[in-house]
Amino acid sequence: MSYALSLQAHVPHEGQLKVTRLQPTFGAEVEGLDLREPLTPELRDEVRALIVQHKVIFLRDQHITREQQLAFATQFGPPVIHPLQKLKETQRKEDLPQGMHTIVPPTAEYGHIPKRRTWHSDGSWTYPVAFASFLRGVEVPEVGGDTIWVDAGAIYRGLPDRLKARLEGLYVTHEYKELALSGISHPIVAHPAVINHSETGEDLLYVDFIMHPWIVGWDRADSEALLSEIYEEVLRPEYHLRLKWKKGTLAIWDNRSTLHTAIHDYGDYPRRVERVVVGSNDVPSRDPSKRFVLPA
Ligand SMILES: O=C(O)CCC(=O)C(=O)O
Ligand SMILES: [Fe+2]
Repeated sequence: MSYALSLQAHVPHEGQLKVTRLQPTFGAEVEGLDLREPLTPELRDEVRALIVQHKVIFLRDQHITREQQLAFATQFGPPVIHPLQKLKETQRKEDLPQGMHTIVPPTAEYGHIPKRRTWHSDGSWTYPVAFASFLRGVEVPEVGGDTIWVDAGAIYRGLPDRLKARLEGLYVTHEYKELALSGISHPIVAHPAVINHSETGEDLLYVDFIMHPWIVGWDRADSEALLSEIYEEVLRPEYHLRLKWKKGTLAIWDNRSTLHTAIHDYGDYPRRVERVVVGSNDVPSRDPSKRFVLPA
């Protein structure tokens, strides 16, 4: 069976949008939108379908305010209010509209490579999980500070049968341990290690490597051994899509079908990107009888 693999950049698309594919299995640049204005319901649905189909889309030259970003994003779902944003001190310090997060890097030396695993899906620790993130380049260096996404469907399809069989039936924890440092008690959730996308049915690897994954019911060492093998697959460049940011670039991605990581290779440059994450009704589930529907 063939999957969504296309080596042609141009995606035939009716209407005002121009869609250009960026990688053979995922990622597209979408032109023809002006986010300063609300979308018509038809255009909103079209954009939503493009996010689900291409998993990650980039819109360039969207010089919008935080409020316009929030208004645009929340046409696709309710904003996920981060638990830390509910703390009064955070609100005073950041003065951001509810639902808007600033991503500022940890102080890093030039070339610093985090020693821990960084690939993740925003909002995998919520229940139901988040749908999409809308991240806008506000202050970005001319070179450096790229973001990389990985296609969770391509990873799964590329696994050897032996690993696919081992993952079947397993649940993995998504534990936001760091919240406890701020005195926030948050439940640990567990999702299947492989899920089917609720809209396309696609088989997807669903492990969030920053949320302290642990295979439910497994000995820690055994769990680590299997997750390390899986992590090796996540690192394969064949599955990656890399964005070079510009001021005004808006990246939008489906958190169910991708993982992502930021690259801290820009020293103390005051890079700033701002994000809205919107929710879904999705409780991820494994149902292999769901067929992957090929995009038109
Ligand atoms: O800083 C970035 O490029 C991405 C950070 C991130 O993980 C996010 O915005 O969800
Ligand atoms: Fe993220």
